[in-house]
Amino acid sequence: MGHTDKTGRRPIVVGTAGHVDHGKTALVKALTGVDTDRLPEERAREISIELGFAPLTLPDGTTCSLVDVPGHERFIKNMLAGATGVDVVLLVVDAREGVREQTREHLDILGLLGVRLGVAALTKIDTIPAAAVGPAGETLSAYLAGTSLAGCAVVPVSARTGEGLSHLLAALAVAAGQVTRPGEAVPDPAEVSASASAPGPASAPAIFGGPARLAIDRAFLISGFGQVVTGTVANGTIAEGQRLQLYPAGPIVRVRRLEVHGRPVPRVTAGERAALNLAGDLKDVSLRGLVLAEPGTLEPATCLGLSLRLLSGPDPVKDLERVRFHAGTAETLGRIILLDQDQSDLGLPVPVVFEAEVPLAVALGQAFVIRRYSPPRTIGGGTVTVPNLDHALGGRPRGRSARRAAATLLAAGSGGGPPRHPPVPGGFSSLATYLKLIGSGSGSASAAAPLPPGVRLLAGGQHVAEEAFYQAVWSETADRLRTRHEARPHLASAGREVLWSWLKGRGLSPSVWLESFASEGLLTLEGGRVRLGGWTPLRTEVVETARRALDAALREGRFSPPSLPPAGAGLPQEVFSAALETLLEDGQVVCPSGLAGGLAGEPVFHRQAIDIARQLLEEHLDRHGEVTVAEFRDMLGSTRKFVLPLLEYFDREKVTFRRGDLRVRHPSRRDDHGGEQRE
Ligand SMILES: Nc1nc2c(ncn2[C@@H]2O[C@H](COP(=O)(O)OP(=O)(O)OP(=O)(O)O)[C@@H](O)[C@H]2O)c(=O)[nH]1
Ligand SMILES: [Mg+2]
Repeated sequence: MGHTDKTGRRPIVVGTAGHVDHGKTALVKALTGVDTDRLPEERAREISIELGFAPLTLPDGTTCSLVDVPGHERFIKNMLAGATGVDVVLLVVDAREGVREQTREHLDILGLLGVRLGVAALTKIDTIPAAAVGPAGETLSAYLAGTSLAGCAVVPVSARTGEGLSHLLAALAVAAGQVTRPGEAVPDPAEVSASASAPGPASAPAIFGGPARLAIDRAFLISGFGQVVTGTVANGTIAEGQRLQLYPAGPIVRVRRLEVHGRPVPRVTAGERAALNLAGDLKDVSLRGLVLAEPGTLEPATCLGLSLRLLSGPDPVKDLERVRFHAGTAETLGRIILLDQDQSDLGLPVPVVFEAEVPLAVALGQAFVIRRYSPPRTIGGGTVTVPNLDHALGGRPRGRSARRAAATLLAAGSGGGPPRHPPVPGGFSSLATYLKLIGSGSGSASAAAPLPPGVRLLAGGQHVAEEAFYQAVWSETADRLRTRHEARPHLASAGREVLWSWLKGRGLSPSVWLESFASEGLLTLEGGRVRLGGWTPLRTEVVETARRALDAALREGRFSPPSLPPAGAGLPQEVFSAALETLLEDGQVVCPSGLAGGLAGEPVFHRQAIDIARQLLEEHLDRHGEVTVAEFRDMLGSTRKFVLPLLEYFDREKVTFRRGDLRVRHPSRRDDHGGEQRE
């Protein structure tokens, strides 16, 4: 796979950090010989604007890509683009000035992005008295103790005299030795099922062999080559000739040529900095900030689920506050939707939704930072827990119930720890798409294809869901069904329709969800009705008494049933309602108008009466081929009030078909011979 250095390790990315003018670029030049301030404007103003890159070999042979970031507050967007993919921080602090505003902000950002390894260079020591160096170093160490770089080495240096540089390189080698990265020990996709069943290496939150992904941090044209983009490979491997998709929107391109620090290579792997020469129709495409990934592996969305940790500060983020969302090398404007209004536990990650103003494509587990819209200041960051909430929420989750649904989904999704398998984008997808994503053939594999644990095949065998997403949908479904059962304790089941609109919003056909739950025995499906596993109806003695009275009265009433409740029964109306619902549920009583509820005045008939009426009707049709309302009325000895709804019921049941004033046999039953074959 990707190239390794003499130590057998993959190269790592070292990123500078620190306040403007503190000497980052000068230190990079002193260490590597490369002046990363290349732009005329950068040279004229003595200030870095763009990211700079330089290769560096540490004393133990480890090769690094050094990313030099600008310190000025105005270019923090570029710093954020460079911070993505950093393994080790090289914090640069001017010995005269000490910790300043962007020293803090850069450290906050790197901490939020999960970078914990680093070395602090106390630089420009040639400008202070030798006796002041020790105390300055101690002050810096004391400050760092409260940050994500607590305990890191503090090395006094001078880029001008070269003093301390060898110590700095040694300290960097120690930090580099502690890097563990998903890119290491990447199993072959063919080993997916085998490796998935064994616990992965504890240090590797591996998105194993996962799809290639790289966020573009620079894009330029080189004459003779054409379009070139650079970035740090975030995931997987990119090989020469490979086709990649530009996300969130753009064409598919082909990788014509690959370079690592000016050296052509056949492929690059997670953690490596690469320059890619792209072939494709890229006119009018603004490439910087876009993501290159294997086609079909990301899903652009406008609603994302996040686990957000807020930095402590005087004013916490407000619900619906407009923020700048930085992930990969892109900045996207949008609003934060707080799901847990209680912000008292600052410093702990909280589930929130980010509602973007334009679609963006992020991967599950990807790190992000948010900054206040104005004045732009870093306020928090964390990881993406659901890359696509659009399907799940069916819109912006601003209302109370949508927020509750989002909270349930995110609570299930943020079970802690990074994902160990290629996540199902958006919580669920078609099996074919997912198989493509995990590199399992062309996506045409059968349902017997091995799926990693944490990914569930749904009923019908055509779709997969992230286990956490499935459990979240189930828990809300179960809640709704239980609520419904408890509201009607006398009934054994509920109509499917009580779950329909909720399940419809989960992106797949409701029956796929229901049948998946049923196949696990979580619920029972019977006709159009659903029963929660373990639910038993509760029928009180009074309801039973009313049920017997109703049953007798309706049986007696035949084709002219009494209006309900029957007179003189001496029981409250609600009791009769409940009793009637149980009879309707059992099919013992039928309401021809289809309104199965209550005593709203719709006539209801005993099942026996319906069966007899149907038999008489079919016999008549056998003999005469047609029937009028009046004939049917006389046959039953009833009145139009009861006969009309009955005929409409038989139309719906496809026994009869209405033609003007006549009823004939329903076309679907024309081939029947006689009335015996019904049911
Ligand atoms: N005396 C002395 N001057 C230094 C040293 N390192 C850097 N400088 C000077 O400090 C100034 C700023 O250095 P840069 O390396 O451009 O600072 P920077 O941190 O990269 O600045 P930005 O990228 O704009 O944030 C320049 O004039 C450097 O020559 C040092 O070790 N000693
Ligand atoms: Mg600089």
